Amino acid sequence: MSKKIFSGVQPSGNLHLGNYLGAIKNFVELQNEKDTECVYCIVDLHAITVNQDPKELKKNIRETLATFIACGLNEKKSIIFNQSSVPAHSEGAWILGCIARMGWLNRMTQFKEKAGKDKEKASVGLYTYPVLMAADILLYDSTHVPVGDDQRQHLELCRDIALRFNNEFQTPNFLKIPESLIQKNFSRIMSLKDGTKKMSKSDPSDLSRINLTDDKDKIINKIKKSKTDTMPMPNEEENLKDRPEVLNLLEIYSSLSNSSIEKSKMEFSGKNFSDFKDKLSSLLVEKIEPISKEIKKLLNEEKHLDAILLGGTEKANKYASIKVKEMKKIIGF
Ligand code: AQP
Repeated sequence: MSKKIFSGVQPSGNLHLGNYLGAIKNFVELQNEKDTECVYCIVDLHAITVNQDPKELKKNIRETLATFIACGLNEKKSIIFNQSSVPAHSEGAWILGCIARMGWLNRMTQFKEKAGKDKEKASVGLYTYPVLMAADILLYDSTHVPVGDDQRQHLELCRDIALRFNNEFQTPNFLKIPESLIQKNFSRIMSLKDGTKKMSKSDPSDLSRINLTDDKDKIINKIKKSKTDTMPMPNEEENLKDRPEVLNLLEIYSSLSNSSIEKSKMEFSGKNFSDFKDKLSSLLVEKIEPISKEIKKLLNEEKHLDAILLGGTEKANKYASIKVKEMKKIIGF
């Protein structure tokens, strides 16, 4: 059976190593699989659930696209577009918002985390974010959605919404029930300054992350300054539960070298941290510097980037507008 993939990245700036290893690298692998159709969306409607500076947002949409292309996504193989340019996403989200129940949304842990203590001040959009995500996925009859662990709950909600719609209107299989695609043996990439916090675009410290636009010197400097501890490099048997920063650096090394954490532990067992950090920096420079150079080159080609988005928008619109039209017919409009 052929697979239909949908996934999105928010254009909220500072795309980093976590976004690459946790999402974009996998997008490229899926794009190159046989019998697989991929739709990759720059989810700008999701980005405005928190405040955005309009000029920055525009710049970040282009930068996210440049990052996709620099990492190996190809507009001839995948549909690549930005969400706000396809009106069916907003229309679909409204309709599905009338299917989802308050009780379901009240259980979403990401809203609780992102809204923080003062929930009353969070935007309504932040609260209904998972409904928009459901529309994104369901409009393309997606069969598989590559998601990080943090999005698993939202995907469950998307499945519940689709089932309820199909039951309520007695249209079995109209909305396809998507499966999650979770990367095997992959842990989240954590902050270089605190191994208990995920590497994140919004961390105020630039030293906490490797940006995909960082040059060689920045990468080397960030790894040099990354937090470790005073103990030697661990051996194969050591459990790294209480050494989250060391575990994170080893995970990054393993993920970039397509190796297992056990093998990486074995490779550096008994060595100095400086030896390990040197090797890790070289590997990061080898993998990330070409991406960073390509992003910078592409950012000077605004017309080319805009043409890619326009082409992707046309293709996405074709799919999504038909699906939303059918949805409207089913509900009696
Ligand atoms: N640290 C991470 N490790 C692995 N995967 C990660 N992703 C994000 N951070 C890590 C994955 O990247 C994809 C795109 O994420 P997003 O931009 O839609 O939103 P996010 O998860 O909220 O990303 P950030 O960097 O943490 O942004 P802020 O700071 O704005 O909250 C997703 O597949 C995500 O799992």
